[in-house]
Order: sequence, then C-alpha cells, then structure tokens
Amino acid sequence: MRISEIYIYGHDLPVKNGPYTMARAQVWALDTTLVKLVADNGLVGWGETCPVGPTYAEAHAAGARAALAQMAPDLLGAEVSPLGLHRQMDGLLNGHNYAKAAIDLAAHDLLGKHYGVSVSTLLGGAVTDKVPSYYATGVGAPDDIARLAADKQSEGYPRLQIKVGGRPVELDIETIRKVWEVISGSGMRLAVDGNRGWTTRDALRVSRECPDIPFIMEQPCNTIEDLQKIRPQVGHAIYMDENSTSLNTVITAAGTGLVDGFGMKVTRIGGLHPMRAFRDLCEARNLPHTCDDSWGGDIIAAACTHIGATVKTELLEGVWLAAPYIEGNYDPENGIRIEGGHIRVPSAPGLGVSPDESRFGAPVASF
Ligand code: 0XW
Ligand code: MG
Repeated sequence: MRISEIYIYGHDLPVKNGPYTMARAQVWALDTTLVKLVADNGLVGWGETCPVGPTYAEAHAAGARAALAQMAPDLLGAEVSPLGLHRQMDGLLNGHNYAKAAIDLAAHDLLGKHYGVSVSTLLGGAVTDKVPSYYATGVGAPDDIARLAADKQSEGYPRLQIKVGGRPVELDIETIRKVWEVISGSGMRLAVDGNRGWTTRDALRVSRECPDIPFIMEQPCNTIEDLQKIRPQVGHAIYMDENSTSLNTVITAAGTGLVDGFGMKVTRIGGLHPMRAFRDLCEARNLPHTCDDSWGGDIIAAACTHIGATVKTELLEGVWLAAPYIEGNYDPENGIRIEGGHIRVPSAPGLGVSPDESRFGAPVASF
C-alpha cells in the first residue's frame, strides 16, 4: 500500500470556558493541523498535530503545516510503513517531530484499516478496553482549584494534575494544600505541574514545605540542568514533560536516574512509532508515564488512547485529552469521550474514528 494523495487542513479549536492558563501560556483557541493520506487502494488515513499555543513547546501551528508541505511531495508513492516513513522524513527535514507525527498517525490509521485491526493491535496489543484519564486544571485561585478537585474526584477521575507557576510560589503552596485537604484519602493521585515555570529556588521551597503531601512534581523548572540541580535535594518524585523532546533525551533521563517518570506527548516525540519505543524503554526501567498530547481533537485523542491501552497497567499514569475543553467531536458517532474519568478504547480498524471532514473546510495544501 502506497501513499497516492496528501491533504493538509488547518482547523480552529476554541477553548470551552477559556482561557486555559499555564505558567508560561494562556490560550483561548488552538490552531490544529489535520493530515489526510489517501492510499493507492483508496483507503484513507487521518493524522493530527496541535501545539497548545506558541509558548508551551518548541512547536508552532503554522510551522507544522510548513514542515508537512516541505516533506509531502517526496512522500508521494512511499510505502505506508511507519519505520520507512520516519527514515524518509528524517532524510527530508531535520527535527520537527511534532509535524512528522501527523504523517505517522495517518500511516498507523491506514495500516490498521488495511489489515482490519485497531491501532492498539498494531502497537503490540491492548491490555484493556478502558484507560484511565486524568483531569488537568489551569493555574487558578486556591479555593477555585480545590472546588474543581472535589468535582473531578466525584466524576470518577483517578488522578488530578494541578497547574502552578508564573505567580508567587506562596499561592502555589496554598493551592497544593487546599487541593490535598479535599482529595486526601479518596485514592485520587496528584501531580503538580510547573510547566517550566518555577525557579529551582521555588521547587526546593515547595518540596520542603509540603513534605507530607505525596504529589509528583512535573516539569517544575525550565531546563534539564535545573532538574539535575534540584534532583538530589527534593523529597518528591520528579517527572519530565516538556524537556523530553526525543527518544535520545528520554534514554539519558531514564538511564541516569534523573527522573521517576514522564508526562509524554505523542506528537512531541514524533508519533506512535517512537511512542511505542518510549513505552518499552519505560517498562524496562519500571518508569510510570502518561500518554497525552498538548491539545487536539478526535484524531489525537484516539492515538493517545490506543497507545495508552498497550501500556503495562501499573505504569500508565493516565491518558489526557483536550476533550473537556472542546465543544463537540470530529466524529459525532464514534468520537473519543471521557466518561467517569475513563476512556473507552475504540475497536474499529485503524484509529477507529471517522472525522466529518466538512468541518475542516478546504485543504490549505494538497499533493
Ligand atoms: C495537561 N497537559 C497534558 C495539557 C496541556 O497541553 C499541558 C499538558 C501538560 O501536562 O503539560
Ligand atoms: Mg505537563
């Protein structure tokens, strides 16, 4: 099966009850990019990539489309094989994993449809038909976030991620304490995500002042060097998110014991093919991790759910979706939804979602 046509679409995803606020980003609407691959046998596969604004990661919405347009002409006629496509894309463009991920997702969707199996089967096999999700708050007033924590706990979410950073650290400490008062004893697990927003001084202070609260500290500071600096001094487990930009960084972080786990984004690491290597590497070192993306609609959501379903149960920290912040679904019938804090794994061949492409308008580029 070979690629015979490539279509690239841009689509706006307004944030429901926006803005969504993180330490270094505030977003009202996200600019997502969709890729449709048509194969020489007439099958269609979908991919997507959606940076959560221009300051969260080294990823830019228009950059994704430019990178895809740069590679697309040379991908026509290529065999639909994730390994071969990655090697070919790496020969056409250095870096830009998040753009290459859209092709990777569409190739997996096509392969699944071709063989009549779901993407989780292609990725080694699902170990469950329902994965746990987690709710991520924005940065907010301590009482508001504590109220939200109570709501999400009663909705059935097994895990909560609260956002901190970008404001006086005293407010972050107050938020952590108030949230813990509400959820402690419920079994709900807690992640505190600084999104690179704390100085090492702030991270050390939070850990020192909250020794009784068993949260994991996610990407507290900006750089790997910052993490190396705080690592021997903090009492809390550290997870790396934004800094884990490639398998190469992950190997070093896991191999040197720099972190206790990862918040991982499917598109940041380049798509499902590198994501399965990441999953296996984490299992070899017994490191828990999430299977998320920074944002995106049903295509991204399905990809995160499929890989999440293949992760060893004890190591899966959850699958985060932007669904609670998005009105509607691309696929009104089989779109990905969070119910009771969990996500049903699609069983139809490929990614298992069929977007209503009339929502995306005319393609911005076709090859
Ligand atoms: C909570 N997320 C998965 C969604 C936002 O894109 C940020 C991200 C994170 O953990 O940093
Ligand atoms: Mg994070």
